Amino acid sequence: MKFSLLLIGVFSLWCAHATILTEELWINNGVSNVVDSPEIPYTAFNSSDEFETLNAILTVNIGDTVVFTIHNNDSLTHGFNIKNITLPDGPYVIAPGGLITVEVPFENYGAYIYYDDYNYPHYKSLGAAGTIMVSNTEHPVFYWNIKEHDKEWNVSITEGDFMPIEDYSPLYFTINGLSNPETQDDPISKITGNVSDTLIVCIANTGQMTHSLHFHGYHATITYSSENPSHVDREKDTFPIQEMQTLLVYVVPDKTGKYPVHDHNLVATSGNGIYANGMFHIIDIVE
Ligand SMILES: [Cu+2]
Repeated sequence: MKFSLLLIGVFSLWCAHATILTEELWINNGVSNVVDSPEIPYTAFNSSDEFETLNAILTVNIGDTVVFTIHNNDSLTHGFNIKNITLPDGPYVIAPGGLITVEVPFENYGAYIYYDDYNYPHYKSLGAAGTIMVSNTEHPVFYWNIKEHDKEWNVSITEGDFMPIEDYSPLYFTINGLSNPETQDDPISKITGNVSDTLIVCIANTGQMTHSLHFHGYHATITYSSENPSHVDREKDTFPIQEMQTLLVYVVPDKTGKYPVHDHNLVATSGNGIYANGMFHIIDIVE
């Protein structure tokens, strides 16, 4: 008797917390002008029909269901998929000017990548890949959507010519579409807080290269790894992350200070060969 009451209690608690959310996204076309205005053809999932290089960041609680409406605001056909989640009735193809709706339950803690899977990986490499954080955390979360960009590769994609991966030679490296020093003004990715806070960093590698983020000054602890669940609870200062993988780490700063955090694949701390651009940030911890 007591057990069944407990079960009912747990079930109604669960029902009270599971929410159906709606999320409307537009696939927009534009250019990226990082570092030295290279005019790189770019596509992104944005939360309005206005183009920006930052793909929309979605946050949901564990157990929530999201009803997505995805508009294709581009002249190319695009797709929609979520890495490590099986979508009902997929694959989803969205004609130019068209839209789709898809309902997705998010049952497990973690970070997920939604992306354009049409002509994969070419259309995704135009930029169309963003992050979904599934968590009930109350702590501050900083988002790092890391990508590289090869202008020649992107231009040929928009012309319908798909170069082989051996010819992929990116010169620009971004966090949330930005390159250092612009990253310093991005409150979404700039890790700031107080000593003893718990600061969560949600990292998604939506590019096509392996990156490896090195934290100076502080160690971080893995709470989620899309590819290597056995890495959870590892505390360290360098975090390799392969293409289309996600990581959740937390930092509890033990001291005040400003310390760099950057890609240890040092080419990614440049932009068109110029140092220090690219995937470089400064953690800023105060008392
Ligand atoms: Cu370093």
